[in-house]
Amino acid sequence: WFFVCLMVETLFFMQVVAENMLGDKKVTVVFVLGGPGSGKGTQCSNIVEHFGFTHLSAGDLLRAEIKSGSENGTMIENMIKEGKIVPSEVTIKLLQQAMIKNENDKFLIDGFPRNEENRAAFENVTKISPAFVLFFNCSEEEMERRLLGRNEGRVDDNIETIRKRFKVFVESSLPVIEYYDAKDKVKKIDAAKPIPEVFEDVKAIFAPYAKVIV
Ligand code: UP5
Ligand code: MG
Repeated sequence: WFFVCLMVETLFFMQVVAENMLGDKKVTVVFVLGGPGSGKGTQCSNIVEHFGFTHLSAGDLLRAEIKSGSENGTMIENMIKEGKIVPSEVTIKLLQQAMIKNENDKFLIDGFPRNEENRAAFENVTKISPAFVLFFNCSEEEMERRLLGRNEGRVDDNIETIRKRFKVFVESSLPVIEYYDAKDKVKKIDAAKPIPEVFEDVKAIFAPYAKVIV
């Protein structure tokens, strides 16, 4: 019995130790979620500047993959044009590679996970669970106005695709936020306010992660 107990305890310990490890690095991950145009990218830039996180936008990684001429490029581009969610294995691989390549141990993962399957696959593959989820809450009317005024030449910033993105967000992404909310991990922000005001609320949440000045 002693040995059985010892084995069980060792296995349990190993699992605890393995959590949130990326190679030999222990990482802190924050998922930044919210509807299309809610301001995820904008606020992530501010967080990077003030709190020393590395920003990984899943959408930006996928768009870079299209540009690089990868074999998945055409498939990814077609999904983005339709506002559909790219298969988990593609996005997870890009996120994992980006985290390994970077020396930092604090990451903002922006725009992922977008559905339950994304979420479960990420946890299974990486064994990383988020410290918390930052959720930018904003009305569709305001998000639509922002996206139509963005002018960055994104293939998905047209009214037809925007409507599809909103539908996918409500049907597939909101359940992910509900999942984490049930675990008390969601920090909800009123994202309809002007950029500096939203950042004031964001700052309060990230205060415990402030850069230590030596
Ligand atoms: N703006 C920002 N904040 C403002 C504020 N408070 N007041 C007024 N204006 C504000 O902001 C959008 C615009 O609004 C900007 O012009 C900004 O200045 C202004 P931004 O910060 O860019 O908003 P963001 O939430 O980042 O909007 P984005 O369009 O990037 O969100 P999406 O979630 O739609 O886009 P993403 O790039 O994450 O994904 C695109 C597509 O890729 C998806 O639809 C999907 O097809 C695919 N995808 C996957 O398949 N899987 C993934 O995991 C990720 C993406
Ligand atoms: Mg963005």
